[in-house]
Amino acid sequence: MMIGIVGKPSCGKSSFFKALTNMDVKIASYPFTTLEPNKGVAFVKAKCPHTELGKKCDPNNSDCIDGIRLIPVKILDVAGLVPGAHLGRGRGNKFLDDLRQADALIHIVDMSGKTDENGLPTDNHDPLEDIKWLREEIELWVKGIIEKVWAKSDDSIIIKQLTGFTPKNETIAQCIKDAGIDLRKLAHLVCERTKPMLIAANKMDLPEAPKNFERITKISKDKIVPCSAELEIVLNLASSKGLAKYENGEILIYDNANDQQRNVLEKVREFIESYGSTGVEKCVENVVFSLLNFIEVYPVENENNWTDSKGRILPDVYLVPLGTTVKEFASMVHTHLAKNFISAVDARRKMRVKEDYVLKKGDVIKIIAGK
Ligand SMILES: Nc1nc2c(ncn2[C@@H]2O[C@H](COP(=O)(O)OP(=O)(O)OP(=O)(O)O)[C@@H](O)[C@H]2O)c(=O)[nH]1
Ligand SMILES: [Mg+2]
Repeated sequence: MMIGIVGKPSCGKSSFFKALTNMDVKIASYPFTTLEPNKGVAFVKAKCPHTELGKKCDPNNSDCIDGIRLIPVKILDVAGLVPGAHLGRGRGNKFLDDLRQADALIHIVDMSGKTDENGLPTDNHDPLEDIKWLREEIELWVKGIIEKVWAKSDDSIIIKQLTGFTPKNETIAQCIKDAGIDLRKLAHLVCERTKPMLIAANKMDLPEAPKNFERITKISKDKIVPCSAELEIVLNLASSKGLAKYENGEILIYDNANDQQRNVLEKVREFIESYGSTGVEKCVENVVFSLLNFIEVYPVENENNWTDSKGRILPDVYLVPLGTTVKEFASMVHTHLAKNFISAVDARRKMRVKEDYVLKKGDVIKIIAGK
């Protein structure tokens, strides 16, 4: 699973990336601070089934803290996009190619209106404009990719041209069918179906932002999550320095914080009281579990102990699209399992299931395959 972070220069992409991944990347108020993409890992949370088993798990591809499984999601932070990027404006469209593999995009929008479409300081810029042109820019990039082979008018060539956009060729085939001879519409459908986008209304800590947010959420049909990457960074830093603790939606400020630190942390507290959180993690949770509708599933080899061949309890967790069958899941775990698939066992109910069994959130599954 990979999520791409997009947006105009200086909207806060790298700040958002740093807040999520705790990686120390370059952040500055001038445009095109980021040139080479930053790659990192964030985590989405789910209740770990080991709590039902009464035995501690041995995570391999993830982590588990206090009964909560932390499931890794790759995050990609790229250079800022400007209007005309698909024609090579700004830093060109070379980095757009890095977004090919993304399962979804988070569009970071500077909700304060204090930067223009090129990321330069201004007043009263309308963030709604950014939401519109950025989507268009991404679609025109995809249109440019298809255009190179469009004259050949062969579906299989177009599908090949869009390799990496989605693991499912059928998705592209359906887009081609639905778009007919309309190339622009095809680009739109490919984006809509392979690059769903969540809007992160960033810089909500600035006084100008809430008014824009209220206006835009009323008229936009996008999923928009209010957030402040900056305050999330402050909170992470304060936690790592032992100045504060964030737990169950509450901030506990310790006595060793000085007055200045206390003031900033009070600002974070106020923000969290208004919006429920800093919104950064919520964006990723929303993408994975709502926008993409993925569920987490645990493959095991022993249906009684929920262990793998090495005796590790619930070692791995996979994020799969809702609607995935157990046979499809087998192919995600190992091609051998899919090729020699016999049946599977729902390890929670200790019941055999057939290949067309549709997986549920939190399923623990043993796949039975021939040699
Ligand atoms: N007040 C406030 N400022 C923010 C927030 N997020 C980012 N900023 C500031 O916005 C400026 C740009 O932040 P970056 O994270 O470098 O933005 P970017 O989108 O990665 O920019 P480029 O790499 O140049 O495209 C910096 O001065 C940040 O401190 C936020 O949530 N609130
Ligand atoms: Mg950046």
